[in-house]
Amino acid sequence: MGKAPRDIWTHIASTELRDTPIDALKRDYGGLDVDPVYFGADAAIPGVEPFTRGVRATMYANRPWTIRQYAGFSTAEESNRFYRQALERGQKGLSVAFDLATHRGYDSDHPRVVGDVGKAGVAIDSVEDMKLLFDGIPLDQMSVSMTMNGAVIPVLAMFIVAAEEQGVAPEKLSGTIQNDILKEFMVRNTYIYPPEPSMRIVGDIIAYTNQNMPKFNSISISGYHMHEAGATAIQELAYTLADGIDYVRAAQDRGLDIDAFAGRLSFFFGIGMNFFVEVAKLRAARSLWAKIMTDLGAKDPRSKMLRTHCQTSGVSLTEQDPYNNIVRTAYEGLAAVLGGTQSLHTNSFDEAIALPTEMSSRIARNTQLILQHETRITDVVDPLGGSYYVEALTRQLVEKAQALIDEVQAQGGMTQAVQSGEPKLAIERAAAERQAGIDKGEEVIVGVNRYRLETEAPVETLEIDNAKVRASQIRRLEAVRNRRDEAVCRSALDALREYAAMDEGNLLEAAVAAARARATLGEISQAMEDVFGRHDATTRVLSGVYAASYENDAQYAQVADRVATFGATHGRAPAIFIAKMGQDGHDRGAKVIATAFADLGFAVQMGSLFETPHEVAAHAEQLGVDAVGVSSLAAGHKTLVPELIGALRDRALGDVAVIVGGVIPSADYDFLRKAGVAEIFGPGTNVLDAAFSVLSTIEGRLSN
Ligand code: DCA
Repeated sequence: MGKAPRDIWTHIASTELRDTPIDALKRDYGGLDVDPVYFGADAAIPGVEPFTRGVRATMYANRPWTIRQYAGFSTAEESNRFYRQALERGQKGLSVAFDLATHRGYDSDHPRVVGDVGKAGVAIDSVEDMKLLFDGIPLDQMSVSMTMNGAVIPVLAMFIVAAEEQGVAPEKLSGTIQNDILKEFMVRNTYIYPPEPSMRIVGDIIAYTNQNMPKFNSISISGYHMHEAGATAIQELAYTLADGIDYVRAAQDRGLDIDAFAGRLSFFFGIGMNFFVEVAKLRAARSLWAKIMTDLGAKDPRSKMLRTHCQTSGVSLTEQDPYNNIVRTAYEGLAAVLGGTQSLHTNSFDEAIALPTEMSSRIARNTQLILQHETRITDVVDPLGGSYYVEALTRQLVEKAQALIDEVQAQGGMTQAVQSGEPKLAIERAAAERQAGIDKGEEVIVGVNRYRLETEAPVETLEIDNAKVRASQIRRLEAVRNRRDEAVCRSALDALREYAAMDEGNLLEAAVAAARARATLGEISQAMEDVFGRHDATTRVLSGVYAASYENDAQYAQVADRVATFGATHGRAPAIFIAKMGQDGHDRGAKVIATAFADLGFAVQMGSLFETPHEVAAHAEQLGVDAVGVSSLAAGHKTLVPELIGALRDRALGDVAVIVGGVIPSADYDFLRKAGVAEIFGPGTNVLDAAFSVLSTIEGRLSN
């Protein structure tokens, strides 16, 4: 007869607890006796394959999850100050947000990134910036996560060199690099190179960290951005794990033994408002991954543990009645914890409006501190284990995600699938369907499509003086370039270029030498781009999804009729060009609008990502549109939109209506209107209302 589940659990738990007796985990709640774990008839055991109930036997009863708030803005000095204060006030691990210029491999002085520097994260141009970022933070003691995928080679290289110059050897570094490029092609769009060389980079990083940085997680395989782009739980699970399979294969292809590197693969999921589905999603993810890894040849149980970070959902936050977001985030945080996450970021309530302030960041952090210290939910491992509902949801998610994973595998895996664009379209379809459900009021969002306030009090927001940050970055870049030994720097960059061209040697190793020689992020990135080229994705707009969801809807028919009347009057459909400017790759909103407007009868053209205002104005001229719709989610609007209006005027297109949508603080509305913006739509706008309003604007302009 096999051992009883409790005996197996006790054995593993004692190894996790080391010298602490298991009884120390028992609790007395005023006369109520509470054990650290409960077993039912199904006898699934936390800490035992397939880890459905958690990767550790003792989970939070022994060590709570890591409070790891994602942050970074403006300069390295400013972000460093913010990190140090957060650590003093209870945060446990760091998580660095880089600005979009850094993500896309551009130095701060590059003309394409004028509106992006220091905006949605910290600007890093060289090792000098990286050293300032971690000044006074001992890198042998602090685990540091870095969300970087496009410019992952220079950023990780600069981190390694900054640590080295702090006296910390690579083997002492703990943390995580996101290094998950496949989802960039699918949803987040901060890629640089085409998929194939990008996969080589992922493999090189896994190989390098495996050899030199045993405590560092080589990748954070991320479903979060799919979740935010509108993926269903099944899609998020399936595509993320399918990405994981490709990464494992990429590492195996370079001869690495799966059990040597798999223990340092990590994951990242988004947690939204569908409470029990989110709990079940994490449980299903663990059980699926354990099976996948067994099938791929893993033997060591550590290779089969899906360890994950979670972040509460950004898209679930509303601009309207924003204090509701504190409540939403608390529920989502609770779901992540009941699902068994290892590490968590809870959003600040003002993130649907702007960058978090000190006050909103404090509330977000305290949301986790209260969960950890006051609610007592850390005392018992997987307290929802055995719930009929949660177990049934878990089983269903496992089954349905497995079926989708099998579909992707049948197409040759995720690298192939992302090149076909299919997963991206499937997620966009789900997003458009969900938006239609919200617009129709089938899904209730409190304060948005129900219980809306008549007047909204303005919320204080943080603003970054982008021009000032850029000027200070440029000064430091110049100093770095003036002080370095140019010959040493050039030859390090040549070596990197050669590694890229020969398809041999480790790119990260070569980049570490270049970073040491004070090559800048843009130069390291360019050396590889010289060989790999820059990826240019084609933009496809879905059709029919919005119309199908609105079959027989009176308001929809009314707007579509008005668009048709416009067509009859003017002999053509109202024409709109939807633009994404700067390095902001979040295109869910733009895609939803493009799909819906096209279904309603507008002539919709969508530009490529990452265009400059001048490029957008040139398209507007060429296409002869009535309006340009700008979608902005990365805070570049105050720089980029006035530039666009200027560029349109330069082309004598002053009557083209400029409409802005996305994350725009209400304090900026006046500024934008004065600059000439016709209309502004914040998050939570009903798409039919927006279409109606845009049409009226266009008609108004044509009749003037
Ligand atoms: N009993 C004994 N030891 C435990 C227990 C327990 N109950 N729980 C955790 N530990 C140990 C772990 O084994 C680990 O040590 P190891 O690295 O030597 O194995 C250590 O405590 C840290 O715990 P872990 O759960 O791995 O938490 P983190 O270091 O915070 O790592 C992880 C979380 C998801 C793996 C990592 O990839 C991460 O931090 N990701 C963040 C990504 C991010 O911030 N993205 C931003 C968008």
